[in-house]
Amino acid sequence: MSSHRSGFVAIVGRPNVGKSTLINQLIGEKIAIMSPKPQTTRHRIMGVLTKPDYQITFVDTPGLHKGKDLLNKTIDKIAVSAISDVDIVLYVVDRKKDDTADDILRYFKAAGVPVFLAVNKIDLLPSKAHIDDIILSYLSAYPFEGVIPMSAKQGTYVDKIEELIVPHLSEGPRFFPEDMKTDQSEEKLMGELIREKILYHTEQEVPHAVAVVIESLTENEELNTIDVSALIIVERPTQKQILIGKGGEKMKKIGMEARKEINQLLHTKIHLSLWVKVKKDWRNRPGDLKSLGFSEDV
Ligand SMILES: Nc1nc2c(ncn2[C@@H]2O[C@H](COP(=O)(O)OP(=O)(O)OP(=O)(O)O)[C@@H](O)[C@H]2O)c(=O)[nH]1
Ligand SMILES: [Mg+2]
Repeated sequence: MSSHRSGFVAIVGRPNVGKSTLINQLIGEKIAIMSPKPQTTRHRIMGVLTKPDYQITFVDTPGLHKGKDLLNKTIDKIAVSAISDVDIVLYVVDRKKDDTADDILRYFKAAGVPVFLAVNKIDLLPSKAHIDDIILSYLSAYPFEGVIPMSAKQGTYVDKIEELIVPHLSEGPRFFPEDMKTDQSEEKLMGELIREKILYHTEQEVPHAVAVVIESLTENEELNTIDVSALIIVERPTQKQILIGKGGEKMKKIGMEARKEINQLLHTKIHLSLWVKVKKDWRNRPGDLKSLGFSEDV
């Protein structure tokens, strides 16, 4: 009798190391948004990889860092709680160990789960000696189950992750249907795709002050399109001005880029309307956080 294996693997690490790029490569679809700005991911997102003999559920998490506002504290909690909820942890790094890693390694120790070290962005490293330097700096600090140097962006050695992890999964059935790729709804992903474009087009505090909610989705039978209306929330009137840009130019660009991606996601033409609204200091208001889908009790 063949034995089927299954389990949950959390992808954790500092902001911007490439966790979401990695989960998209592993699943083979864009289920998580990616950007060069730190703190891109704000929720945990499951990516389900189903093969005949095993099913691995990867959990993308927000980058661990010590933010001061309530949103950042909530986000950190989301990532930390993911560590204790899974069978295996994949710890993604993109440089040599420094003191900021100590907190994270402490979380691993407390959770007592097997941890694999993924050294990402090796395409940026000039030689193998540089990769070895990074690996050695971590090996002396934690008893990792295994180490995988890779490039999530280029897809190099990403398949090694599966190879290494599967033997560590327990025997068990599938948790999710074989055609399920993610637990994130299309609606949520649409909002995230809009936020991704905003991250690319804004600087400094603006990217972090933005939240996006899809207000309505309606089929327009006459035009054979789907009308999507989204609300972009910022904290201050000045941020609203920046986002809209001179003559509405910036918002137009964001809208065009987001529409392209949502077209692809829904396999149909969409009409996108974006509205910007100021909600003073929403990142520090528990009520606002809750209504925007951030919950502390994750
Ligand atoms: N050169 C290179 N860049 C990469 C690689 N993987 C990710 N990146 C880039 O690193 C940046 C951050 O990627 P994300 O996947 O958004 O990183 P993240 O760890 O999910 O970030 P947070 O959600 O903010 O914690 C993006 O600009 C990616 O294109 C890689 O293997 N090589
Ligand atoms: Mg991310």
